[in-house]
Amino acid sequence: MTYQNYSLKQLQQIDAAHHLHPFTDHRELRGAGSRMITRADGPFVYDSEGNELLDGMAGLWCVNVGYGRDELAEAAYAQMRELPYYNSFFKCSTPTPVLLAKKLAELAPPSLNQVFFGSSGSESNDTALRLVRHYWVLEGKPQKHRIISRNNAYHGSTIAGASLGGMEHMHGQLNGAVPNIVHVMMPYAFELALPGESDHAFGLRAAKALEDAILEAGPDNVAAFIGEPIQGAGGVKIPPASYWPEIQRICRKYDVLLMLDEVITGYGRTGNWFAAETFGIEPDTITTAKALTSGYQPLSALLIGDRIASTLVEKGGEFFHGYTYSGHPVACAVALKNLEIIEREGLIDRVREDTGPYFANALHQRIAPHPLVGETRSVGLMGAIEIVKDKATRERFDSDGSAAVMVRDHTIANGMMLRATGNTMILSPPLIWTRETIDLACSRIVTALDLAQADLQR
Ligand code: PXG
Repeated sequence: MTYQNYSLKQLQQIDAAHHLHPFTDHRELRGAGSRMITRADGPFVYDSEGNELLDGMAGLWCVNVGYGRDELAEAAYAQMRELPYYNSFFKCSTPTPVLLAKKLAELAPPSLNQVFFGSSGSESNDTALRLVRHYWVLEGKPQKHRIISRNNAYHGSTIAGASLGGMEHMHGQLNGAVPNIVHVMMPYAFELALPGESDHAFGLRAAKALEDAILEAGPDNVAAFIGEPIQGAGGVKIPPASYWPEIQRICRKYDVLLMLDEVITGYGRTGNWFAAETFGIEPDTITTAKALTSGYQPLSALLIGDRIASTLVEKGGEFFHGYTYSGHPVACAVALKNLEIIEREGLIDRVREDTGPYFANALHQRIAPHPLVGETRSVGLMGAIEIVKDKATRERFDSDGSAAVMVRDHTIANGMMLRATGNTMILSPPLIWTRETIDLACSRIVTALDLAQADLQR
């Protein structure tokens, strides 16, 4: 590649002239110019100016094995040389998606044994939506097609993904969402619990919102409930322990399918292969993507439970759905190698038994006491820091998110990539982080919090 022949300024000008970025205010970006990330290694990314940044977001919740893994590049190279592409349509297959599907069936909860591949989380949620509605048609209940989701959920950015999601600003730009999808409250105690309400009671109340929505629609009209085990893009909203078992009970009671969106939580982030295990639930579908390849290739896999799969196979005939790149051999080869690395290095056990608890404790001891911080929370290596104006009353800063943006900017200037979403700082580092990396991250965040506080007092 010859980008080295261009100065940062030139690249920024070309970027502004031709490249529309995702989720971006284009005019604002064109004024400021984008930061060029040009290389990465282990837990660090480097920009075009040579600055080293500890990556607190694993790219975008995906680079679980960290950067610079030659093995993954070699797996892609070998597969490209042997067979760069062939389709999985028309009674054809290629070996790598076959072997990956087998591997995923082994790793998934016991009742999920079938896999449908796509290239992104959004695509796989589209597949999931089509599949659950198709399932009820095949079962002779075509009216059972309402989907219940939650406010503030993120399920992707296609029309199906945004419709399933509960982000108001995204719905505002759809000018017509996919019909018959409704949203209920999210289980976010920090903002929504009543004064004096215990976490346990709040979790049950939040789950009851699902039951109320099912009864309002009539159980015969409800196909499925969809949820992220922990709302990720919405700010790492961790539900109380009482929430998911109650959701499972309600779904079973009214024969409503349970669709779990593990695009972020899948492949180790919460200290188990899937958060279904962490929260003790048995969903009918699990959407996965991101860390399936640690982001080295675009790939998603919808894991499908036996109940839906057997109806599809026995009664379905042809299912008119699929993508050119369903089961892409190169992406699947990289996924197989990535899963091998995760297993060989024991990364998930380490998160569950060592770095996850250490991370929770470090956030609690070192970040939570800061005057700008209302709460820290985490599961495995997925965490959040709530920025507040008043620690005692949890009052927020006036203009939504601006203090969190200040903290983010100081953290980046101080050598660490960290995301702000609304008033929340979110952390989702590579699973290769050690105790030392966690300590380094905490020092950088504390410095940034101090600098932001000084700015705010000015
Ligand atoms: N479901 C969940 C739970 C996600 O987090 C998707 C589906 C869609 O995946 P694709 O591969 O289509 O992007 C996601 C993606 C953010 C951010 O701001 C999060 C995602 C994507 C972009 C930005 O945190 N998650």
